[in-house]
Amino acid sequence: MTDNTFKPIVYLKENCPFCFKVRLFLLESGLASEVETRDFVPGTEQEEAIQSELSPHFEKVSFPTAQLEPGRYVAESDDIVAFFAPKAGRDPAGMTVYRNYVNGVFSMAMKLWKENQELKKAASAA
Ligand SMILES: N[C@@H](CCC(=O)N[C@@H](CS)C(=O)NCC(=O)O)C(=O)O
Repeated sequence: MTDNTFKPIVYLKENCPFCFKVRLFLLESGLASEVETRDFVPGTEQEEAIQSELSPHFEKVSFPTAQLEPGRYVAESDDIVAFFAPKAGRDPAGMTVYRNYVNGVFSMAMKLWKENQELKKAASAA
């Protein structure tokens, strides 16, 4: 049975680049008001409560996470965007602000993060 009163929930960690991707998509697509957003700051009681709520559903909790339908939890930013895109009738690849973030700052941050990991690994092996 479908619950038509259910509003999807997204759990977003402050300053997380993956969470920002989802937030930006929701804002630019016009879906933000259709979704309940649970924001939290790392290290707070709010985070503890969200971790406790999500941990029965995952081996390892990560953010962003969404409850797309009652009991259907997803923890992958691209999967969350892919679920909402058809509901908004939008192709994420054609959304100017979203695309600029994903291909620009986000992509650069991922590249630098990987490079940093490799440098740390090389330094600790030396
Ligand atoms: N592949 C995931 C990556 C998400 C990710 O690595 N999130 C980090 C935060 S930036 C995380 O949840 N780390 C564990 C934690 O914060 O508890 C996605 O795109 O959603």
